[in-house]
Order: sequence, then C-alpha cells, then structure tokens
Amino acid sequence: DKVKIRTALLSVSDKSGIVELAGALAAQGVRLLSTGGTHKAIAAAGLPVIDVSDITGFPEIMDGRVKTLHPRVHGGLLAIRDDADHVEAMKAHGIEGIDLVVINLYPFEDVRAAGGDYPTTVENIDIGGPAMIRASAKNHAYVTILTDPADYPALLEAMRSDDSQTAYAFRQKLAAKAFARTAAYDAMISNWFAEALDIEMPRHRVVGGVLKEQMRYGENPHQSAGFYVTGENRPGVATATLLQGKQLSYNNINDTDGAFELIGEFAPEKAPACAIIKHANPCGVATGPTLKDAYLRALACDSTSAFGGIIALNQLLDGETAEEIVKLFTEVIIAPEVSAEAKAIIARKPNLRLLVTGGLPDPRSRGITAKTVAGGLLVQTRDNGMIEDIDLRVVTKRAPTPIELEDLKFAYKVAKHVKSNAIVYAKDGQTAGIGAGQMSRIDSARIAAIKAEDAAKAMGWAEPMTKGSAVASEAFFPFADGLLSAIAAGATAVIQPGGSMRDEEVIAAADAHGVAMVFTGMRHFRH
Ligand code: 93A
Repeated sequence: DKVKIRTALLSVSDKSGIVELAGALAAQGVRLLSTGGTHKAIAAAGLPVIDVSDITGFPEIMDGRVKTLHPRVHGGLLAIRDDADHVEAMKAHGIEGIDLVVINLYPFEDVRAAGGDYPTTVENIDIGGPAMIRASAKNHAYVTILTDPADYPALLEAMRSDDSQTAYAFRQKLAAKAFARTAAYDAMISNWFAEALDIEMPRHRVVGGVLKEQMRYGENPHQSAGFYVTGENRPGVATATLLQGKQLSYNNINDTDGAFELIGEFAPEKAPACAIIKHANPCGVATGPTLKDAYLRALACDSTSAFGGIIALNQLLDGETAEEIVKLFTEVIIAPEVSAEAKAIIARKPNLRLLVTGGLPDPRSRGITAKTVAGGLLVQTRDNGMIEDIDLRVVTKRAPTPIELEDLKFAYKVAKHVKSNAIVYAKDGQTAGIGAGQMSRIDSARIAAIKAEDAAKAMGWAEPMTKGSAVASEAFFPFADGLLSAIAAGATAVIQPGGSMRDEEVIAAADAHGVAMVFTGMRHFRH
C-alpha cells in the first residue's frame, strides 16, 4: 500500500510555503511539474521544475482557463498503475504517472468576501484545480493529494521517514479532506449564485464553510465543536477581528451573534444603542443620548443577569463607555469600531474579548438561517421584517401617543430577538423588563414584570419602569390574560401581531382599561 513519490504536480494560488516544499521534494529526487505562476515561483528559487505545457505539448490558453485540462495530466492522475489496460494506454499516449499533487484553488471565497464584482467573482471559479483534486482523490490508491498548506510538513515528514513513500491510510485521509475541500468550494459558489439571483430554496442545498477555529468544546464540555465561516458578506462575529482576549467559546459565539444581530436593528444615525445578551436573550437594551448612557440604561434593566454577559454596540466604542463597561465582569464586547482610548481602557482587562466588525449587519437583507434536525436541515430566509416598514393598525379606542408609539416600536424590535414566548416592556427607549422563552405567554409577561420590580429595587427607584410603559408581544395574545397581566404591571400601550381567534376579547380588555393597542400583522417567533 506504499507509494513512492517520483513525480509531483504543484499548482497553487496561495504560494505560501510552496518554494520550501518544492525544495524539500527536489532534495528527495522528486521530479517537479508545475503551472504558470507556480512554475515561475519555483524556478525563480533556482529549483528544477518542468512546465505542465511541456508535458501536454499544449500551451496554457484562454488566460489560463485551460492549462491542466489535458489527458496527459488527467491520465497521469487517474491511471490504475497495476491495471494492464491502463498501463498500455499510458504507453500508447505518452502519459506518465503523477504520484503527488499539491493544489490550492483560485481564491473564490476571498474575492466574494471582499465584495468582488460579478465578472471578477466568476473568473475566480477554479475549474482545472478541482478537476485535478477530484481525480487525484479518487485515485488515492496511488496518488497523494494535498489541498492545504498546513499539510506540507506532515507530507515531508512521512516521506523522509519512509524512503519518499506515503502510506495508504495517509493518502485516504488526504482524499477525504480533498473532497471536503471541493464540496465546500462548490457550496460557496452555489450559495453565491443563489444569493446573487435570489434563489431562495434550491433543489440541492449546500451549507459549506471553512473551519475558522476548532473550539475547546461545544455547548457543553463533552461536545466537540468547530466554527465554520461560510463567506457570507455580512458584518458579524464570523468575520470580526478579535483585538484582545482569549478565543471565543461556542456559547460566546452564539450569544455574540445574537447580540450583534439585535443591535444591527438600531441605526447609529438615529441614536447610540447598546444590547446586553445572556444565553442568547437580551437582558437589557437601550438607546441613549450618548453611548455611555445607552450602556448604563441597558444595564439598569437587569444588572444581575448582565454579569458575564455579551455587550453589543451600534457605533464606535469610545473611552467613556469603555470606562463604564470595565467596571463589570463582561465576556465579550462587539462593536463596529473602537477608539484608541477605548482600546487602552479595555486592555486593562486582558481576558475581556473585544471584537470589531467594521460595520453593522443590514437587518433588511435577505440570506438564510439553518438548523439541523434529525436527518434533515431546516432552512428559512432570515427574519428581515422591520417594524419601520409596517403599517401599524390601531385597534383600540385610544391610539398610542407619539411617545408610546416610539416605545412600542422599540419594544417590538427587541422582542424580535427574544426567544418565544417573548414579552418586552419598554419606556423611553429602554427595556423595562424582558420575559423570554416561556411555554405560556402569560408566564413571560409575569416574569418580565418581576424582573422590572427587581430592577427598581436594585436601582432604588420608587416604582418599576413597567408603570406607564409600552409592551410588545412577538406573537398574538391567545387569551386576554397575558394582556391583563401586562396592564396590571402598568403598561399603557401594547404592540402585537394580532390574528388570534380571541382578538375581540383582547381588544375589549384593552379598551376597558383605556390601553392603546396596535397590530403589526407580522409575527416574530424565535425558537
Ligand atoms: O483556470 S482553471 O480553471 N483551468 C485550469 O486548467 C487550471 N489548472 C490549474 N484553473 C486551473 N488551475 C489553478 O491554477 C489551480 O487550482 C491553482 O489555483 C492555479 C495555479 O495557477 P498558477 O500556477 O499559474 O499560479
């Protein structure tokens, strides 16, 4: 099962480490073949290398679109070396076996992530590379296929210790890796097309990604986990830069994503805003005259839960806000930008992770979300409904005042990012109490009110902020009880999708208490 490496074909876009690899291979007497740019790099280092064109007897044509797509190459990759017919065909057509193939593909992912225009992105779809990778991987009984520069040292080590040979098990693993590589590559191409052409639910769905980092564990320590980047061009945790602090955990990443998607709902030009997230639910969200105020107001909603939370900001993190944040134990801060002053302040807490994204995600943009179920993949378009785009319908005798209306919209935006059943009380652009993830709506309403009472006690306020608040329910009230509970807590205005069989009952209850209620017609379930 051992194969001696005599001939190698090197064709790489990412040339890092290739000259060193070529040198080490040449030193072991391996004959090197290579394509245009790679050949140039290797030859420039003074190493003996043969141009693939000299093997095929055919020049690279069409701007390199056709350089290795030739029977002398693919025959050399696919031939079964101990099959008499194959050997005969090799002889008849002047085909020589290729034992080692080193390829990395045109950087489609990078071009896409950089927002390359349509023709540039298309031109970066590699055809010859994947063809050679797949041919080599199929023929792993004879061919060693390397698709990742990180594997160069392992190859050289294997060859050095075994007379330039590779073992079957080693080639098998590399073949598995190679097919994963081409599959993920094609996944990214098809997803890019689906996005560009607005194809939402294609016949074949591929969710492809590149391992960004392997985590120490998953949601729990006995689960293994990895973070894969899909190449989607959306500011967020996957593409953010970690300015300081240790690697994010699985739960950190999940929570940070929730935090940043939520804060993306708040346009920075309207007001500074801050969200604090725990276990994928917000425990406080607020706008404010300054970012520092927004943070303090978000914190006031539930300062107990905010301990060890994730903070998302909708604009540049400045020094005075950073100074407040470092007073409390926080796991992660994510912001579009950070001032030098804020950086220096955060640096005093070396374990605090600071992520910068360079921008905010567009809440209106399309795109998909996916989750696995046993034996399946549930895919849907992102919940990109925005309260600003909805015509609200006043269903009660009293219409909300302009101030109530602002708070209703604010509360509804937050409720969209709270696990169902979600009840969110808000006042003056600040969450007053959040009830998340209960199996009955009335329990969420009660919990939110209890949280508001706790906050009042902690802050030394005379009364909970639910008094005179606006309340949002992300789905309709199936009975009047949930609404009555909110009214008992002091809500004077209500926003909900409507659409229950008992809407009339719920409206009558609101009217009986002089409460203003609006229907959105759009539900925001989140599970
Ligand atoms: O344009 S291609 O799809 N056509 C080919 O025949 C071909 N052969 C190799 N792309 C092709 N490649 C790719 O060229 C490799 O996958 C590699 O990424 C790149 C290396 O080109 P160069 O050596 O000229 O820099």
